[in-house]
Amino acid sequence: MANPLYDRLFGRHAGKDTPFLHLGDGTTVTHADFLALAASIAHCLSDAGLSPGDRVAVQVEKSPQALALYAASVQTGLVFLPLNTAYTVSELTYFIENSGARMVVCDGSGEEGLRPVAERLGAGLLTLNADGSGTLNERAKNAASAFKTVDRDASDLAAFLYTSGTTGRSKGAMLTQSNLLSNAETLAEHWRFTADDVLLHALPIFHTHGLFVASNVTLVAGGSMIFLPKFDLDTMIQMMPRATAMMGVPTFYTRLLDDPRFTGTLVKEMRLFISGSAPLLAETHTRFEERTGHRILERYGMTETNMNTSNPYDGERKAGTVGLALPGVELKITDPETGKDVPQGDVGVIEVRGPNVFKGYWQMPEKTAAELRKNGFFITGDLGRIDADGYVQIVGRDKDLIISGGYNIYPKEIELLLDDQPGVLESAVIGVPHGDFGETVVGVLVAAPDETPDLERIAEAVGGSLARFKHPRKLMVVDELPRNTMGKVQKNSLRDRYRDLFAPA
Ligand code: MCA
Ligand code: AMP
Repeated sequence: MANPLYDRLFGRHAGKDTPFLHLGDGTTVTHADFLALAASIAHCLSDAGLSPGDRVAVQVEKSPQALALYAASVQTGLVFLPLNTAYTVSELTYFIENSGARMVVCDGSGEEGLRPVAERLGAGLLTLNADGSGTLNERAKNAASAFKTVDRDASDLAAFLYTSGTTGRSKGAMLTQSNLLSNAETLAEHWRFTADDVLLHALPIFHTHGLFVASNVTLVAGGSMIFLPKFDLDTMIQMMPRATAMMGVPTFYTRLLDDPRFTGTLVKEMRLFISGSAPLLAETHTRFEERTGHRILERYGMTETNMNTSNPYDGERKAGTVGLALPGVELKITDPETGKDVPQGDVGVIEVRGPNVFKGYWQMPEKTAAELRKNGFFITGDLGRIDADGYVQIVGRDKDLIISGGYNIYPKEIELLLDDQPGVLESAVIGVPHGDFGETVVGVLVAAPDETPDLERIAEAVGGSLARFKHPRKLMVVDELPRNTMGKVQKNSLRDRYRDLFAPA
């Protein structure tokens, strides 16, 4: 037996004193250092009584220790459940309870809020601060720097990633070792990653993009990463000449282009810029090429599927498209009503099948059955068409979703909260164009009869419950919501009405 994901991503670097993480303070963590750190954390997890298949819920700042915690979870056979650092205690409570986590690892600042949640569940709790300190470190520093890797099968679960839904209830997407590994290997080859690559990594590591795409691809190739805690424009400009590749959401690219220091000379060592998680405007693609001579390579994926399509490395990178289906991934366009294939070139829902497609939603068989067909095709909810050359163009969404700076926001979750506020009869939450984040959230309220909603109090209530990035940037009060003859709220009409609220000048 073996542990395919651990062996291919981590174990193969045993004993290598080659650099793996270049940190902002000028220090470097070698592959061997990193594996030793991961092994000592694996001892802590195992000594805490965790068994293979147990979930470990993690809400911590990005750091080498945080990434090592991921490696340690894989080495111990646990299911890694990373959580956005912006989530509030009420959001976290749901994820921790729903997943039945046996261990919670959080920043020291979150301990007070999460301890009662962990105790109620009988789960352990350890802290890990941004500088690596905390109770996890206290235990790990006394632990051995080698750990006997726990045997796992490629079909065993490796991670849960929660994704919201149109009902407002988040679903735990169950990802197997082979989901993650097959995709990382495909991408590393497709994008020509090698041990010589230095990836500029400023994405968070609690989502697919920063963890399973950026980090796993680098690990598979044996390269290194300039591992930054977050996107900071000055640091990005400073580090750019040392990197060979960058992965980012479109906001990274628009912010870089808005800075005159970002020039072709600055990026002359770069071989590849990749964008995803949200639509990259064709205009950004063109401006980027004019400024740097590089054509951004856009790809498309989802939490449930990892990456599905990519523009080619060598062939034409078509602006406004997400490229071709990746090797091993089947993609088709179907009619949202009938589920039947649409004629070539027509718009429909994108469906995908392949080794990348997840196992289903944790303890939600109906939701799994509604989105994952028996024949293995996953219904993405994205609307697209395939052109005559096989390039996929995403033209919209069949799901009510807002993507702000690469973060997904499901309006239903916010509407349920707004509807509960005093003085509110009903609400509709929409995404409107935003110069920096691509889209941003606007809440449209209808007042209850003879009442005037207190917008400040409502904003405070939202602030206490939901992560900052989900907060409506503006609340509007209207007499009534536009509805069609079936009584369905016409969000398109609201989006048109408010489209200039945050649009770039
Ligand atoms: C921060 N804020 C945001 C966002 N990020 N608000 C809306 N949307 C956001 N994305 C809040 C902050 O809390 C702050 O609030 C205010 O907005 C301004 O923050 P700012 O300093 O400008 O933001 P930042 O810290 O620089 O972050 C912006 C960012 C970041 C760099 C774009 O959001 C980011 O790294 N996004 C990447 C997300 C990602 O990795 N997505 C991949 C998901 P205040 O000032 O009021 O306190 S995986 C995925 O989608 C699939 C699988 C795929 O295909 O990859
Ligand atoms: P998530 O649920 O965070 O995994 O986000 C997945 C969604 O992000 C997809 O269903 C798409 O709607 C969107 N997405 C990801 N990459 C792209 C892209 N390159 N262009 C447009 N939308 C994208």
